Amino acid sequence: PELQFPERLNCATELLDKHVAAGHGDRVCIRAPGLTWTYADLRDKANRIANVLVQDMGLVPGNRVLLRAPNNPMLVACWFAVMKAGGIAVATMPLLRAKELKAIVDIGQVSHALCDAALAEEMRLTALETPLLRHLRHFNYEGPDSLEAAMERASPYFDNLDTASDDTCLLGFTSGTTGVPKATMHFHRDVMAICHCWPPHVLKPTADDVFIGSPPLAFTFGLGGLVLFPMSVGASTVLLEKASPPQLLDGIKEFHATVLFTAPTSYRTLAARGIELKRTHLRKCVSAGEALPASTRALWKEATGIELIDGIGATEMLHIFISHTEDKARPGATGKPVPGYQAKVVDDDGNEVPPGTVGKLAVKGPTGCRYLADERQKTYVKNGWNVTGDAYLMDADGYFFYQARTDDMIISSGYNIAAPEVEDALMLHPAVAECAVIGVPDEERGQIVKAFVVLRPGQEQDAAMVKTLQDFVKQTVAPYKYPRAVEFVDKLPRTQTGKLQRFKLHEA
Ligand code: 3UK
Repeated sequence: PELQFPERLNCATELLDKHVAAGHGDRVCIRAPGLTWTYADLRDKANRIANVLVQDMGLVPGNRVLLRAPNNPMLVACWFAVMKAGGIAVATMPLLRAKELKAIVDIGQVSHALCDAALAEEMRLTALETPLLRHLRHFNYEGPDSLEAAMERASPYFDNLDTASDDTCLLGFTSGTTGVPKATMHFHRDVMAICHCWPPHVLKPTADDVFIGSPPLAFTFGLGGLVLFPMSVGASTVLLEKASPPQLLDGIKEFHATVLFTAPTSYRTLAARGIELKRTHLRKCVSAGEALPASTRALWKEATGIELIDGIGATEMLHIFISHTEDKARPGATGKPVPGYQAKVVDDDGNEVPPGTVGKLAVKGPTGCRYLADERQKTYVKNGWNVTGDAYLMDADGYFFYQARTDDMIISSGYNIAAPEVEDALMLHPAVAECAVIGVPDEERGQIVKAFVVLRPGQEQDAAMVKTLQDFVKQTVAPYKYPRAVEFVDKLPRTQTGKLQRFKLHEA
């Protein structure tokens, strides 16, 4: 069924003001250590910030507002303020340096910024570097120039701008596994579309759920999972500024969280705390950002009794488009297209390939890629189909199986080998904590499979271990896929969103 949206639509009205208007203003919306905000509290603060943006900072509709903070309640208030005022939110990862922020300001033509005082230094350096950024305010500190001081003086009333449903409201920057950021534009109706597709059909949240997770809100996986989806059903969300596995576990316990969003590696680490996890209120756990190894799915099930919900999404598509419910989980498969989306596997010419054949994933739905001034638009979107850069196969029952990023397929002696398949096999071995596989040039074979392995504590990094792991892979998958080279490392290079940076391993 195609989603219909009215011509005029402001996502802040739908996700925030409507709950208050419906009499649910006193429901808990956001919790963070030492703090609880109701829906009415959040609306009040967002209204005040919207007034500050418009009256004090000269914002006009369409201006781009850089948002910069770890996951905390003020970041959410600022995000909704930008929506209300008809601005365009440009949320940025907390760890970015001035050089990267300047690139975002330039690409996004950013004129305004709201920044957490804890991250002021890189923001200051950025502002020095570019004339574009003219209006800057800081929050989460006490002082006469703070955003909070301006909020005190501002009215708590604000009439949301009557935006068109296809006005751009956010720029999502790709998390850069290759290093170069690209901006993607999303409309007010896209924000609502993702709330209408995946959550009601797959997650099935209720107003009593308490969401928690690790992805930064600057990553659309986090924005959806920790803000948009809970708010679309009037539920509450827990925001943690630091959400490494032990901190997540503490948060899950303290706030009685029921729905968890995090990345595969985090599930793998957390699984070791199964006894404690079993005593929490967790009932749904969502994994995205990179391929979920079958072994991690099994570990989590064993540790907690919960079947992980895997879903593939992309910044370009705003959120998840292939996923499955817990009861229909098929190990090794990402799932089926989310209702509202279509997916197919195509060859290099865009023709659909028969089931069981590896090809490129193409998806179509209510959200889709619109790069901001980037020539890659032509290769990402073809005839309305978004080609995500992932190699997939679909089986005869319509389940989609992830193989690799198309550029992470290894060709060795004429064989096609998907790096994640070798990683999955290695991770089944009890000595392996984490691993990453790439193809390295080889005179005889073109490429050979090389594995970077992080061993669990107490395991020997020696030739005997190399042999053990190689034999283990040969027994688990087709022998020609075994890693001819194995290197032991202490950790793997990852982005802030938990994605492996294979390009860094290639450089090393
Ligand atoms: C990979 C996956 C296998 C895949 C994202 C959920 O990851 C998100 O967006 P990005 O733009 O990266 C997109 C790429 O990441 N990937 C993501 N999830 C999976 N591969 N299985 C998965 N479950 O290569 C994809 O093309 O950073 C994820 C929601 C919103 C998002 N932005």
